[in-house]
Amino acid sequence: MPEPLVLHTFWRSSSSWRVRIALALKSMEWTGRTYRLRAGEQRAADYLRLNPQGLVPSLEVGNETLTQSLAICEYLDEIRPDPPLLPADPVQRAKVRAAAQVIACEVHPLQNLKVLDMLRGRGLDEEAVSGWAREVIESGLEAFSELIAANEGPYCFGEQVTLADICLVPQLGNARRFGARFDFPRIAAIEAACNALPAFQLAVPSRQPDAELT
Ligand SMILES: N[C@@H](CCC(=O)N[C@@H](CS)C(=O)NCC(=O)O)C(=O)O
Repeated sequence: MPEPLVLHTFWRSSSSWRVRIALALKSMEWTGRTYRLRAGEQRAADYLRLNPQGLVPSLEVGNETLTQSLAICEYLDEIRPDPPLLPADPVQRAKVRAAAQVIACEVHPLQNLKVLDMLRGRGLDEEAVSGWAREVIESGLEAFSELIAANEGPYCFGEQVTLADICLVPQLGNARRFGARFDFPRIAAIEAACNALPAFQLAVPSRQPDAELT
């Protein structure tokens, strides 16, 4: 009997979206607890006991709580290896992880709510804050696009969806929200290929029960 999975999530959170895609690709059942990020619900004492960073997602697995979306996706990949989220070849695995980390470690952390609120707190107006987000997203996606340029499609690293696609598609959602340009080679084709898959369709923010909550 598999352990029940409880995902602590928010519909528009791109890090939560990554985990929802991974769960759907692996056909794993889960239930959700949702947090209104703008209302600060992720910083309530009960949730901080699960995730001391006060960020979503977290995944409860039985009595354990996992944090950090990439670590959660790799955990899911280890307990349910089919379909794999990483290639078998060690060099390709490192390249997929690097592409995923461009987004998860270099782009998204600079434009998440906490950081944008810090900029607001230091006196930046909304236009300056959005400009900051646009700039980090555009430069990151440009580098991402160059990293995958030599690969065949339809996905970032060929015929198998990988962690790179799982990070890319939600980040494009953020790019749209902030009005960032992302007309880089192959990005639109990869997004279309991913969005044709039922797992990506199930995971989209607009289909989550808390959609439209702020
Ligand atoms: N590196 C973390 C990032 C988590 C993160 O920043 N989550 C955002 C939503 S996408 C959040 O909870 N923001 C709330 C806040 O900034 O207060 C991960 O990949 O899980």
